[in-house]
Amino acid sequence: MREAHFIVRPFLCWAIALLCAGAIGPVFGESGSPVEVETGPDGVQRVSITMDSYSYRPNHLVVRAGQPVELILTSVTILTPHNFVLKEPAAGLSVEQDVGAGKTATVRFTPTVPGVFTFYCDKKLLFFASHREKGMEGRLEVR
Ligand SMILES: [Cu+2]
Repeated sequence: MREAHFIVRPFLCWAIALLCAGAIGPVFGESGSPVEVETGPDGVQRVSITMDSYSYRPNHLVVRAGQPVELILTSVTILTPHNFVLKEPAAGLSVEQDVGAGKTATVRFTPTVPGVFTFYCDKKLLFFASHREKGMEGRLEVR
C-alpha cells in the first residue's frame, strides 16, 4: 500500500499544478489568440476590451494602418483602478486612459505605422509590483 502512495501522490501534485496553471494563466495576461478587429459601417475599427486584475481580454488586437481604431475599455474590477497606456512616439501613438473600477472609457486613435506595439497598465499600489509586472499588458498589431 505504501508504494501505491508514492505513485499516486506525485500524480496528484501534477494534476493540481496543471489545474492551477490553467486557472492562473489568463490572470497573468498570457497571450490569447489574435483578434482581428472588424471595421464598422462608419469606417471605425471598434473593439471592446475587458479589463480585470490583471489582464486585458482580448490582449492581442490586429488592426489596419490608416483607419481609426476605437477601444471600448470596460473594467470589471470592484475596487482596483486600471489604465490603458500605449506610448510609441516613433509610431505616432500616444494613448493614456484611466478606467475606474467598474467603469467604461473609450479611446480613439489612428495607427499609421505597421508594427507590433505593447500596451499596458502602469497602475500600482504603494510598493507592490505594477499591474504591468503582474502581466497586465497586451499587443496591438498594426498591419
Ligand atoms: Cu491595472
